[in-house]
Amino acid sequence: MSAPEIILHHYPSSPYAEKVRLALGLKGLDWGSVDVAVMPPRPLLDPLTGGYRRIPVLQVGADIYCDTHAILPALERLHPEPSLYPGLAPALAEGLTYGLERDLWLAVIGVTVHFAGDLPEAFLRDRKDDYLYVDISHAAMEPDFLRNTQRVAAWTAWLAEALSDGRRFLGGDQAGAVDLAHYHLLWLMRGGERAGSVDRLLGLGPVLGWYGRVAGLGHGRPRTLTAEAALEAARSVEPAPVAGSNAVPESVAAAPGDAVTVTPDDFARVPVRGRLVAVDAGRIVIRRDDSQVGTLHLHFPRAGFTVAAG
Ligand SMILES: N[C@@H](CCC(=O)N[C@@H](CS)C(=O)NCC(=O)O)C(=O)O
Repeated sequence: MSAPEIILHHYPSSPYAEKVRLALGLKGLDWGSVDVAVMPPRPLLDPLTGGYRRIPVLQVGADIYCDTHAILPALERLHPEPSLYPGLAPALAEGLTYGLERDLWLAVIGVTVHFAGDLPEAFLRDRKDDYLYVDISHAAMEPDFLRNTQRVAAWTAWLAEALSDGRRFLGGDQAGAVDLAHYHLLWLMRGGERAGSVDRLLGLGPVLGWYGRVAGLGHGRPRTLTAEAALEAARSVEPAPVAGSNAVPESVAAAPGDAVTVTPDDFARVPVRGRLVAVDAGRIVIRRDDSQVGTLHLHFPRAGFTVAAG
């Protein structure tokens, strides 16, 4: 039997989805592309995610990967070459990019909103009530503009310094996850007409050659897929066996087989219910039995998620 297709559930303007699209490009992969709405309801995605609400979500048959820090390692396991982690141990690259994204996400939104102005009212309400728990209207963000700029500029100065020896990518000649994580944050800020203003604000001139090379990775070979076809792809197979040991770290008060919830500890804190399958250094896997699509394995990164009995 052929391997299940890689399917990405995403929308075009999502920066975290752009990080994954570029990872698919870096690896030169074929993939199914399911377009989702920019805000819930997402009734054809919920059966796969059990309510995890963030985008993107990667599906490989009945295995569902939530969060880019589960998605990139999964792509690397499935298609090791070319690697997403050239020049840096995968664990270090994931740790660095996790810290970068955590530190900068709201600041990057602040810089973006400064130039872009207000987004539609319903979008602002959704992001405040159910995603960021922060009002990202122009009026609410603007008092923090300088603080946000300072936070982002500190990182972009590191980026420029790291590239100042003329290397093509952060890890050397080959692009990797560390490039993609820096890129997608800049991609959000530089979108639309505001690129020139953002470049001036953050002094991005010296990194624009690198930026163009990362963009040049492209998105691989997507083919449009309906959400119904993705549900059928999950229904028609069982999850892949989970490799590794059954040992569960001390910090997780549950054993394999126990009912648990897994919840992001930052944004969109919606608990997902299932039975614990495995926890290892980098990931949490739970099983969900869904009335529409059958048995699924949901994979989360360990960093940024809590596991509770129940
Ligand atoms: N840590 C997550 C962050 C994902 C995230 O925040 N994605 C944004 C879109 S770029 C999102 O989910 N926004 C709310 C939504 O689309 O419902 C990851 O790495 O995947």
